[in-house]
Amino acid sequence: KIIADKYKEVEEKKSLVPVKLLEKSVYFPGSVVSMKKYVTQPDKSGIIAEFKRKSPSKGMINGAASVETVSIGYMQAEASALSILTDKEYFGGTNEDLKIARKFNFCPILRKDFVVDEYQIIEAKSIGADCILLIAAALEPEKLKSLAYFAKSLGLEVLMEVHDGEELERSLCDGLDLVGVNNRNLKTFEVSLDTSLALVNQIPNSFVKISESGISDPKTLIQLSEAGFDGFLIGENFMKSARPEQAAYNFIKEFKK
Ligand code: IGP
Repeated sequence: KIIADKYKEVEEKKSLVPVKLLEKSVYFPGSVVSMKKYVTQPDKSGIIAEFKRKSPSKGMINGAASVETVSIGYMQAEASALSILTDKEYFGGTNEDLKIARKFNFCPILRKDFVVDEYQIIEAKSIGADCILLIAAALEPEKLKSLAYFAKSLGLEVLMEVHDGEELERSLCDGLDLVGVNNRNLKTFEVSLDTSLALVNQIPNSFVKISESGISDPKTLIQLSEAGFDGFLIGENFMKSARPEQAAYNFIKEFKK
């Protein structure tokens, strides 16, 4: 349903945009900040801290948070990068949120959305993202690969999300920079860290490895990094706090102990 809605949304948007604007050469050549590099920097936490107001699994998480305050606070807490939801319908995000995060931070920013079309990749670049997400479960392998190479051609990095070995095998390609294992089953919403632990060794070492979702205990990061993960995507555990940036600070401090 989310993916079908996304196709509709993109078609509507594209119909409003002059064809010329869809030619990538028109878009700004601004340099991107490498997520791959930041996440693996040893003096940082490896945490990609997410700004997410609501979600299909949890409903409203935090309707009051300011993306400016939270994104700056996440970076002060020593997160390695930011993830900003831009899907409005299901996650309560906007492109404006990402632009604001970009304005106030130098770190890499992941545009968290459901990419099904090149148009969204051009859009990601134009609002200041450094990295996009491609979800293996939502895309035919050939399409995923061509979107990945398109993103590369704009200088963006690509995080591919999988939750089983079959998805991983069929869509791996050298257009990807990071591979994320989603601990949340998108059909049942059930979360299990075992998903990450079971898949980590199947991911070739040329990719930066991220464990995504359901992380709420700093001790878990030790287990995940010992298993071979470089980075950790954390959203709800921070966002459910009235002060997400403070929650991130406490979490990261505890992790570094
Ligand atoms: C963050 P959590 O459980 O810490 O809030 O999870 C992130 O992994 C999750 O928001 C996510 C997501 C996605 C959101 C993972 N894959 C795809 C939207 C689309």
